[in-house]
Amino acid sequence: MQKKIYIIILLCFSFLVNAEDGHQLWLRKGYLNKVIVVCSKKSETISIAKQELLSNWQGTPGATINLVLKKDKRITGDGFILSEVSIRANTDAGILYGAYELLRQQQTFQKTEEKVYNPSYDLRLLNHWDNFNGSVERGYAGLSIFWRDELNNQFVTENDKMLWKEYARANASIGINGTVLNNVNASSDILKSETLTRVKTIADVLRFYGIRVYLSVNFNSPAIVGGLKTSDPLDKEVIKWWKTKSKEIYKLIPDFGGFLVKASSEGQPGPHDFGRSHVDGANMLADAIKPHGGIVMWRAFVYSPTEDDRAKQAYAEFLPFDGQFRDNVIIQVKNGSIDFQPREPFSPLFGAMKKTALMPELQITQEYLGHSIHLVFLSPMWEEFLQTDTYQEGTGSTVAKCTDGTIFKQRTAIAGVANIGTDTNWCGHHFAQANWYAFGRLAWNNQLSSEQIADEWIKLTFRPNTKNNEGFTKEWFDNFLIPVKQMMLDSREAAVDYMMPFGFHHIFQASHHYGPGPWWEREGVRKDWTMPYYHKADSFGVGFNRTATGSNAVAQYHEPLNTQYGDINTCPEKYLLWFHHAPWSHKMNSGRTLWDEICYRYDDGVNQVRYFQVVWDKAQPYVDAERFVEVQRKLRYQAQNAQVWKDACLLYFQQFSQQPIPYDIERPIHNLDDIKKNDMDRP
Ligand code: BDP
Repeated sequence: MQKKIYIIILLCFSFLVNAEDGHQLWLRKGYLNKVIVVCSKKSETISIAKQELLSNWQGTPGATINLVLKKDKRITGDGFILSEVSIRANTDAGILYGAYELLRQQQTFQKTEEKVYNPSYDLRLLNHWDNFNGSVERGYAGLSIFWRDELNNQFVTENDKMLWKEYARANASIGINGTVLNNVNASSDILKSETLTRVKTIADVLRFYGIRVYLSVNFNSPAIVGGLKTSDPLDKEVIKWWKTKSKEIYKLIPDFGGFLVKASSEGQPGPHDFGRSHVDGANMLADAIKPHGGIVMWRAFVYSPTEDDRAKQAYAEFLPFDGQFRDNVIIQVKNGSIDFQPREPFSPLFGAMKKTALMPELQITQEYLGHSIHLVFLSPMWEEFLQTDTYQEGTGSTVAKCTDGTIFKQRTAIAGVANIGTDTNWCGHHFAQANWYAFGRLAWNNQLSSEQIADEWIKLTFRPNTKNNEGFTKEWFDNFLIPVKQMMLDSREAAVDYMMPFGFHHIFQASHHYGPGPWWEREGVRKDWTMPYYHKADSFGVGFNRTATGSNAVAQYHEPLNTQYGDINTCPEKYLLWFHHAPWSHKMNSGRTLWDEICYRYDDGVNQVRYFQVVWDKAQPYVDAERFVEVQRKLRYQAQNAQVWKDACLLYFQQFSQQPIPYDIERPIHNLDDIKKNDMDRP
């Protein structure tokens, strides 16, 4: 009997040691040393910082570390100064961020040198597209961590609180300081008093990790929730309603961050419904929330089913309002001018509005990048976007500098649409965690390279079990870190190659945006929701003419971009079909014709994923069994999917090009009509 119990205990123990379900993210316990932490100030946030240092210290055994809260002119916002013996900050959150940075340096075996760390953006926010029934729009990692169904939203369990705490800790460890708790397609229920009680409970958990909560609001709430006759932003009763509602919120949550609004967009109500403008709507809300210190993030994701090119519309609609918004309004602009495609040129609003604060909106959830099935590291895409020159104030006016206060002194913020859900590993795919991590790191420092971010993340997430604090071995570096990092860095370009190279965009199956659907159109559906609208293939060629002879979207960019993008011979090939309707015979840089090059590029994409499988299989000795197998299975699906993408796009566009697929490329293995019929199976 005793022996039996002993075996059970042993089994449980070995299960605990080996269990690698990914829930710990990049926050893993390693070899632990003793440390003395000294701080004269007390607060909940400081105690968290202290505790983190005490329970994760891998620096010099027995060292003393001072946490110093004292105004220092070198520090801005929640920044900090780090040295081997102290963390100095102006705010409690700064101390906490300093603690996480110090631990990160220890865990990745970097030497800590005295240095100032200031955040690039004041507000570093996640946007959850979570609905009240617990579902998550474009969520691929289970259900919402914040909401259940209507009945259960009234109850908060200890497990909920535990999960929110873990979530807060993960965010704080990468500098995220705000979260929008609900979908931009907002239910007006969010502003009901009973819902606000739950919001308060969430805020109470997140607060001590330096995280403020924000809510997406429905512009029609005064009518729907408040029972008013209208939601006209200039109506006195409506103005009063928003003021009273703001007061109610701040009474419950004194550090509430503010509102995010999707208005007059994709069927959501907005000021246009009442004959008013974006300025009228945003400023009214801004005035209501201003006395409490809140902000309004007003989205520029607007386009109507007009004859005008969708890519031009946000710019056309918002630019005339430059300088008219209140100082607590920030216009939230998606990185590209269409919609989070695998590759888009940056939205020309960056570099155009000079008197209005703009915040970039990135999408961490992989709506258009293979959901949580494909391994796609998004940091290179965001780095490309942030480092692109807008030429707003001459050379060097990168998107990063236009938005982080370098060029214009303004409120600064950045948002990422979260990829988080109730899945044990939070993000559905172990490597999708790297995208959450990368977003936080870039929001903190928009000059970091994807290489550095991937390097850190791998070291933290797949750290080998060392018995002492010796560091990583050369073998581990050569056989695991380097190839896996390269795979991550190549993965976004690979996805572009097998999905939509050379500026192709929005050729997905409608609605789920997972597999290919360049053929998709329906009678009665608005044209800009069908795929031929975006590729315009015909017997002459393919691509959307956005030059002066077409929609002239190029004119929204400053020179020299306008000329460069507008000329088929100087337009970067990665944007060719975004800006040009190019003939199939167009000579590409390689000397091949456009048609041939498209074929080779899709084929390259497939081959790259096949190669990722090899990289991962070779990594087996260095990864725990659970995570190894889960990633391996997903790479198999990804390879199958990449093949479907290639076959679908080549066979479909071949109907227009009327040319053979070069004979040294592997033949398609699917028939187009089968793909069309089956849609691409989602595992
Ligand atoms: C698109 C999504 C849609 C969102 C919309 C938005 O397909 O689900 O509601 O963007 O950002 O990417 O509002």
